[in-house]
Amino acid sequence: MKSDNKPDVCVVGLGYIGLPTAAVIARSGCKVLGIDISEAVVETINRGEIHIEEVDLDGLVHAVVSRGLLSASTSVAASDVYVIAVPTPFDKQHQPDISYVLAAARSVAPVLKAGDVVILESTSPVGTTEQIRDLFAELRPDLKLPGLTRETPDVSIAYCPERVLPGRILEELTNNDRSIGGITPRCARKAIAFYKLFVRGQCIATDARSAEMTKLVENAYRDVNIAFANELSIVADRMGLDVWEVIRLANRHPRVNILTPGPGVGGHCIAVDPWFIVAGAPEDTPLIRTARGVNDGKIHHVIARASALVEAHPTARVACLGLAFKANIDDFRESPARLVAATLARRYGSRISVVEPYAAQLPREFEGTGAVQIDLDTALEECDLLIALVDHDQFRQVPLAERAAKVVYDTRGIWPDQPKPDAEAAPGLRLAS
Ligand code: SAJ
Repeated sequence: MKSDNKPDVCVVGLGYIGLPTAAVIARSGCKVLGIDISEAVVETINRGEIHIEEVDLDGLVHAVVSRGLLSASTSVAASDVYVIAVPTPFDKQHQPDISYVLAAARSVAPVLKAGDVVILESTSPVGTTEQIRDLFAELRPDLKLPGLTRETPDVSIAYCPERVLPGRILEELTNNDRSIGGITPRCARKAIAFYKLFVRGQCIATDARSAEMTKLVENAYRDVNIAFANELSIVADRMGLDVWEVIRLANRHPRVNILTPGPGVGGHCIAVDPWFIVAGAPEDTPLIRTARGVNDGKIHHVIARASALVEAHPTARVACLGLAFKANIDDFRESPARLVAATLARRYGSRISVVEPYAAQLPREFEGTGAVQIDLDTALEECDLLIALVDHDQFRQVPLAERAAKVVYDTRGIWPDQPKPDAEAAPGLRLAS
């Protein structure tokens, strides 16, 4: 550590979490080296530019790179603190794959020295932080490691999950509370001292396994609750009820807070992390597993209802509104909206148009289907059937007058004033989600 008391930091993995984290740490005055396996990513960041979209991130990265506080490289260099923020995907059997985490730890091992702190931020199955420690023990028998020595360990190792929301990452990185799980209490204290350099939220000490589980639990909690809302929406469809009306009324109860149904759960966190709990205790997780099934099943329910509508209106031009996995972002990975729109495009070809203000062009799977991208105005002028798949503000703001005469399938509940299908005077049709 240098005399100004600010550690040199190495952030391994410069993706959606690693890059903003590296930039925020650099803003606090630490010298940060970001590591990525992609040469292109490294070059982009060293130019002061970014390869992902996130509110205000471009300005911050540009500033810290210009001030010489952040630079990027493909190889790890000796630092005081190492933060690992690499992906942890799952395989076809929903088993977590921690090979990137272990590869990152392997790259750090040769440069570790006494006094260093290693922090894992990647969402990980319970026990992963200890596996990193065990890997260090194997690769660096010269170091005393926490939990494996009675003496003061040379290196501190902790797990500290991120819990930021895409679109609000910079704000939440600074202001959210953090659970910081040390392999030993001393490791937690060392990690907390580091996070206090740039986190304004509370830093709460725990053990590594509890912190790992906490992260998984947060997203599984959300998944289970969204599944409840999605199941209600399917039941409401069958009963001919407006699910939005039912939820609105139920939520007036002081202890009820039902989440919002949609076309399914997208993104790389909520639809993934629950499987890490299931993989750790397959016999004991029927609820979490079922919730995953309900949320995935909702996508197919939406495809079936949308297809029925398209077929019931054989001359209608159809607009699918939105491809992103949630509102007001340009992230299309694991997006239910994208899957629904692409399936309709494959089935109905040029009858389908897609409106996605956050995409410059349609993703590859639309090629050769005949479906085209149009803007919202064209959709409102030329399409008779609107399928609302994403709750972008731009869609939400379409006034009733411009959609009252259309057939509407609103999977997000963005237009509560849309006439109901059975309302005699109403020319349009609105299906519950
Ligand atoms: N969704 C619904 N209904 C709802 C809420 C969400 O259908 O009532 C859908 C969204 O449309 C989207 C998906 O769920 O497809 C997930 O969106 P989200 O905004 O709820 O969450 P993410 O995936 O962007 O970020 C989550 C957050 N976790 C929690 O809120 C518990 C975030 O704080 C985590 O840091 C992030 O996962 C992560 O990295 O794990």
